[in-house]
Amino acid sequence: MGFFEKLKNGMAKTRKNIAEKLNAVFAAFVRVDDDLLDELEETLILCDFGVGTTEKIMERLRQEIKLERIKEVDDVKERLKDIMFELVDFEFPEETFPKIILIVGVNGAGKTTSIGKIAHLYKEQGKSVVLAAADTFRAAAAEQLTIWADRAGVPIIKYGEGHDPAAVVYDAIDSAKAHGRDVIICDTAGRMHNKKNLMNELGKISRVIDREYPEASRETLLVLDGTAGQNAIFQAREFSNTVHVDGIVLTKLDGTAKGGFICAIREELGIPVRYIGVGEGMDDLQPFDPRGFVDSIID
Ligand SMILES: Nc1nc2c(ncn2[C@@H]2O[C@H](COP(=O)(O)OP(=O)(O)OP(=O)(O)O)[C@@H](O)[C@H]2O)c(=O)[nH]1
Ligand SMILES: [Mg+2]
Repeated sequence: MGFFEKLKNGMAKTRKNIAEKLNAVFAAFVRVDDDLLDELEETLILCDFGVGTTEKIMERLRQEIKLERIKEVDDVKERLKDIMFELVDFEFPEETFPKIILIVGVNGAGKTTSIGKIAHLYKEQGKSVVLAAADTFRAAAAEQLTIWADRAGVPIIKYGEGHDPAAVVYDAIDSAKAHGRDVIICDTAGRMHNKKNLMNELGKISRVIDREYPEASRETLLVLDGTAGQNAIFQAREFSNTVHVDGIVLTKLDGTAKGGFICAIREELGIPVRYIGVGEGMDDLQPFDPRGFVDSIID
């Protein structure tokens, strides 16, 4: 299956939801007027674009319709797509190696699974990868990451439960240097005894990286459950208040019709989406492609 086919399949529920509703609106109107625009506005809100983001989209759309004297309903649709694209469009800076990626996010968001998939993506690019099992809070965490390391065919640095996570990262850096690895990906705990502990732990890991591997480029990715809706935005705010987040990994989009929410994330958090998860398999993670996204949810 091609890249775009896979994306379209993964976004099928969202596509069905959004495309059906929007197409129904566009089919119901022959003239571009306020009634059409009101219907569109309502539909976007229903499709989880979020109130603030919907307002922004509609304001732009109204402006362009007026400025460019748009008279055809079909042209409104194309404009709408362009505006959505502009909202999510972002180009990440070109990657440099060695690179260390810190994966953060609440329990069950899909951190471990996404790490396996990201490792696989890098391997396919010919990069050598090592995983660091720095979620030492839960006994099963290292075992789960080991399963993904095996699937992706990459080595893993791990210790027992309760071991200092920063020490795991320290050793992973050591090993990466010794073996000339290009990418280290660190799993972290989603929950601790309390939030303060978790944030302290992330801070400590971060300082170890600063001290031991200043020459590596760094990327902190926040994993969010795509089915969590507004709650995921709340979590993202909490995390980004304590750690600098470079990008979002939005998982489980295959399980939701609420993919319109991607537009809201960028708009409300100011953090770009880096990867999207569209299934449980190794190949079911894609670098987020703004144009592909828009084309995959609207005909
Ligand atoms: N359908 C679907 N399921 C996913 C996706 N990503 C992750 N999952 C599932 O979500 C569940 C939780 O994933 P994990 O990777 O274990 O999540 P985690 O954040 O590491 O969880 P903790 O280690 O418990 O904090 C698993 O059952 C995964 O298979 C996705 O893109 N699509
Ligand atoms: Mg995990």
